[in-house]
Amino acid sequence: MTKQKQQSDLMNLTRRGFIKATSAVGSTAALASSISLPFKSSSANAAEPKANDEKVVWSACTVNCGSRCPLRMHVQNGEIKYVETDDTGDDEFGNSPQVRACLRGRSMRRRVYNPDRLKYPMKRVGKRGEGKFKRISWEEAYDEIADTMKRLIKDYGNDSIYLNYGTGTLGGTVTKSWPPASTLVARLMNLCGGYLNHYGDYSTAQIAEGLHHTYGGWALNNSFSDLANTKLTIQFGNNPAETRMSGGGLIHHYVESKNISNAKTIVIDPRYTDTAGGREDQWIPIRPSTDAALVAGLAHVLITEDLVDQTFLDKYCVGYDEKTLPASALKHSDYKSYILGRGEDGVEKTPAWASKITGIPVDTIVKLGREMGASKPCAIYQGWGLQRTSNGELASRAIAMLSLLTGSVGVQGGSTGARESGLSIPFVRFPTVPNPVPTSISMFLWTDAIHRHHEMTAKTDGVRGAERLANPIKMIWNYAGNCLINQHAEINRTHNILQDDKACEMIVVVDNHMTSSAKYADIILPDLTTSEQDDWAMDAYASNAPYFIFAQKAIEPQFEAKGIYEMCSEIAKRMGVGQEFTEGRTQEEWVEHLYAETRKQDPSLPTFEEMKKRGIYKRQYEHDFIAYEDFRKDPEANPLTTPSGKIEIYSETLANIAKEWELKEDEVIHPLPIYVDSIEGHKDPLTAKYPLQLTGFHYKARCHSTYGNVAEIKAVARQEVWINPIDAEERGIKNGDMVAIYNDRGEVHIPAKVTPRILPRVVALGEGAWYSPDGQKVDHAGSINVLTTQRPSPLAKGNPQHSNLVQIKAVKKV
Ligand SMILES: Nc1nc2c(c(=O)[nH]1)N[C@H]1C(S)=C(S)[C@@H](COP(=O)(O)OP(=O)(O)OC[C@H]3O[C@@H](n4cnc5c(=O)[nH]c(N)nc54)[C@H](O)[C@@H]3O)O[C@H]1N2
Ligand SMILES: Nc1nc2c(c(=O)[nH]1)N[C@H]1C(S)=C(S)[C@@H](COP(=O)(O)OP(=O)(O)OC[C@H]3O[C@@H](n4cnc5c(=O)[nH]c(N)nc54)[C@H](O)[C@@H]3O)O[C@H]1N2
Ligand code: SF4
Ligand SMILES: [Mo]
Repeated sequence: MTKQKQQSDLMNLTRRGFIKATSAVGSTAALASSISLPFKSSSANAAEPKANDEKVVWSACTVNCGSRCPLRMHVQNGEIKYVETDDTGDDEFGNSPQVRACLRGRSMRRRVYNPDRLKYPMKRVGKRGEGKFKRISWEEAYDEIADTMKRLIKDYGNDSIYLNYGTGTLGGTVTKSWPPASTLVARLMNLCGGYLNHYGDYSTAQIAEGLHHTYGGWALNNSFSDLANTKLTIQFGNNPAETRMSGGGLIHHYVESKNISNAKTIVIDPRYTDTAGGREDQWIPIRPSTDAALVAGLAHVLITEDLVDQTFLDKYCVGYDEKTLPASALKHSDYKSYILGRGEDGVEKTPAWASKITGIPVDTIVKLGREMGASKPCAIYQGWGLQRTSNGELASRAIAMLSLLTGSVGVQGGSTGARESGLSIPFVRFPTVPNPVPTSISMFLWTDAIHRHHEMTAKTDGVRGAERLANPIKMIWNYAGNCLINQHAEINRTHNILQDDKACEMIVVVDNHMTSSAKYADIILPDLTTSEQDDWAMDAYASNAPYFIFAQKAIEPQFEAKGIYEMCSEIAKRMGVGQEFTEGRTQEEWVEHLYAETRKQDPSLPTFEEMKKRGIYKRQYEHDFIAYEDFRKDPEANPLTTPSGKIEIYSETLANIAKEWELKEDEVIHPLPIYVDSIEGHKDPLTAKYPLQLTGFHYKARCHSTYGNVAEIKAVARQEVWINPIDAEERGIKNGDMVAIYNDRGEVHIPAKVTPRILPRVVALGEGAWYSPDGQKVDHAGSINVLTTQRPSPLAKGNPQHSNLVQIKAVKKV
C-alpha cells in the first residue's frame, strides 16, 4: 500500500462512500500494522467519583454535526443532574486539545428528559401524519413487523424494502445510523435476503459525484492544520464556526492554524457567516449558484496574465489545453479554450462577464486573481453549501480548478479545492453482511420510488445495479432519521405520497422523540438515548488530532425504551436468523469484543478497563494531512483512480454520460467544469413571480432537527429568515416582523432578521426547524423544506435544497 493510499484510507475509513466504511474490518487490520505516521497519545485524568452518591459517567453526543464530543454526566439517584465535558490533557493546540462540547451537547439532559420522549411502542390509528397512535406491547410490535416483512418479501421481493437515510446516531458504533448499509438494520435485512440500497447522501451528493470525476473517488483536501503553512486561504461556502463547532472540531484547528500563519483569509458566501465574523480579511458576497462563473473569471485573469502553473497542468492534468485532451474530445473542447472564448459557446469568460453573473465587482475579481497568482500554492477549500444546489456538480468541480491552475495540489500550504480532510484512528466496526440485492437508487429519490418506480431507469433516474426498478418501495425502515418529512425536500409532496397507505404499506420509525417523521410511522419503536447504553463514539472531523470516546450507560432506560441491538435481535429471531444476527453476544459483549479486535491491531491503545475510566482517547499526529502528496511526488507510481490516472479537468466519462442519459432541456452534464445558470437561480424566468433566491444553511441552534426541541437553545439562536434591508424596505418589513415566505410548493411564517449580512435579492433560512403546520398547511416553525423542491440535480440525482425561488411579504397583525 502506498503511503498516500494508506493516509487516505486512514481518514476516510469511517466517513464517505467510495472507500467503504462497511469493509473497515479488513482494511483496519491491514492498516494498523502499517501505519507509519508518528503520533503522540495523550495522558488523561480518570473521572473522579464525587461525594455522596453522585457519579460522573463518560457519555457522548453522537449526532451528525461533524464533531463528536464527550459529555461527563453527573448522575445522582439515577438521574442526570448536569453535564460537563472534556477536562483532560493540557489543552494546548498541537498537544491534546480539550474536546469541549458545544451548547447543544451540554443540553443533552434536556433531550433525555424531554416531554417529546417516546415512551413505549405504538401503532398508528389515525391517518399518516396526524400523530394518532395507540400503545402496543413490544411483542406485538415485533410480530407485526416480522409478519409484514415476510409477506412483502414473498409478494414483491426484498427490493421492496428500503432503509431511509438517517444520521441521528452516526457517531455510534453499535447504534451507528449512517451510512444505512453499516447499520444493525442492514445487518438484519441482509440476513433476510437484502433491501433496496441507496447511494449518495443529503450532505454531499453533488460534490461527491462531481469531484469523483476530477480526482477519482471521494476527493480529499489538506487538513486544516496545514493552514499554518499557507500564504492565502479562500473558503468557498464553508462555515466551520457553525458546522464544525466543538472544541475538538475543525473550527478550533482553523482558528489556531490561521493564528500561526497569519495568512490572508477570504470568505466567499452570500452571507456574512460566523466563520467570517471578524476573523476574515475579506468577505466576498456572491449570488448563490454562481461560484463557477467567479472561478471562470479568475481563471481568465490567471491565464491572460500568465500566472498559471503550466508545468503542473501539463504533467498532472487532462484537458487544460489542447495538448492533454483525450483523443475522443472535439477540437477546442479544452478548459483554456472555454475560458478564452474559443469553445463551443464562443463567449470569453472575462472578469466583466463573471461580474454580471456573480454580482461581484470586476476590480475585486481581478485583484483576487492576481493575489492567487502571486501566492502560489494557495489554500482553496469549499464547504458543501454551494454544491447543495441544482448545478452543484459543476460548481464543486469548478472550485477545484483554482487549485489546479495554481499548481497547489499535493503540497504543504496548498489544496485541492475540496472540503478539508483529516486523520482518524482505525477502529474495528460492527461486521456487516453483504446485501444480496444489487439495485440502488439515489437517496433523494425514495419518494419517487414509492409512486412512479415503473418509470425509473438507469438513464432517466440514475438507477444503479439494474436497468430499471423492478418493484415499488412497500416498506420503509426509518432509523434515527427525520428525512421521512422534515429533512427531505418538498414536505407537501412527501405528505401526499405517504398518505396512500396502500402504496408504501409499512413505515417503521425508530427514534427517541415524537418528531414529524415519527408522526408518519405505522409502528413507532422508542429507542434508548446514548445516555442509556454503552457504545463507542467516533467519526469526528478532527484534522490531525483524532480521538474516540467510550460512551457509557449513565442512567437506566427511561420508560419502556429499548436499544436498536435488542430490537433487531428480536425481529431476527422471528425471521429465523436470530443466532446469525447476534453470534451469541449481548450488546455489552459486542462492545468489548470490537475493542479487543481493535487492540489486536493496535496494542498501543489503552485497555478496555482503562478506557472505562478515562472515557476519551486522543492521538496527535505530528504531520498535517496533505492530500495526494504521493501522486504529486510520483504520478506514475501513484496514479489516481480516475480512468486516466490523472486529474481530469476534461472527463471523457462525463462526455459519454452526457450523450447517453435522458436529460430535460434545462439540465446540463458537461465534460468540463463550466458555468451554467441554475434552475431556480437568479436568471430563471420564475423570478418574475418569485424574485428572491432562498438559500439554506446548517444552523448552530440544532444539528439538523436534533436538539430542535430544547427551549433554551431555541431562545439563544432564534429561527428567523435573513433578509437585506433593501428587500425588507421594499416590502415594508422591519426587523422582527412576522413574514410569509412562499412559492408554489408551500408557505412558511417566521420573523424576519433584517441584516446587511446577506446580499440583496437573496434570503436565507437555517434548515432543520421542526415542521409545524396549521390546518391550512402553513408552517409556523420556519421549516425550509416546505419550500424546497424534489426535482433532483442532473448528474448525482442529488438534493438541490439550497436552490429555491420565493417571495416574501409582511404578515398583517390581526
Ligand atoms: N432544506 C434542507 N434540508 C436538508 C439539509 C439542508 O441543508 N437543507 N441538509 C441535509 C443534510 S446535509 C442532512 S445530513 C440531513 C440530516 O437529516 P437527518 O439524518 O434526518 O438528521 P436529523 O434531523 O438530525 O434527524 C436525526 C433523527 O435522529 C433522532 N435521534 C437522535 N439521537 C437518536 C438516538 O439515539 N436513537 C434514535 N433512534 N434516534 C435518534 C433525532 O431525534 C432525529 O429525529 O438533512 C438534509 N436536509
Ligand atoms: N450546527 C450544526 N452543524 C452542522 C450541521 C447542523 O445541522 N448544525 N449539519 C452537519 C452536516 S450533516 C453537514 S452535511 C454539514 C454541512 O456543511 P455545509 O454544507 O458546508 O453547510 P451549509 O451551512 O449548508 O453551507 C455552508 C455555507 O455555504 C453557503 N452557501 C450556500 N449557497 C452558496 C453558494 O452558492 N455559494 C457560496 N459560495 N456559498 C454558498 C451558506 O450560506 C453557508 O454559509 O454541517 C454539519 N454541521
Ligand atoms: S452537537 Fe456537535 S459540537 Fe455540539 S456537543 Fe454534539 S457533537 Fe459536539
Ligand atoms: Mo449532512
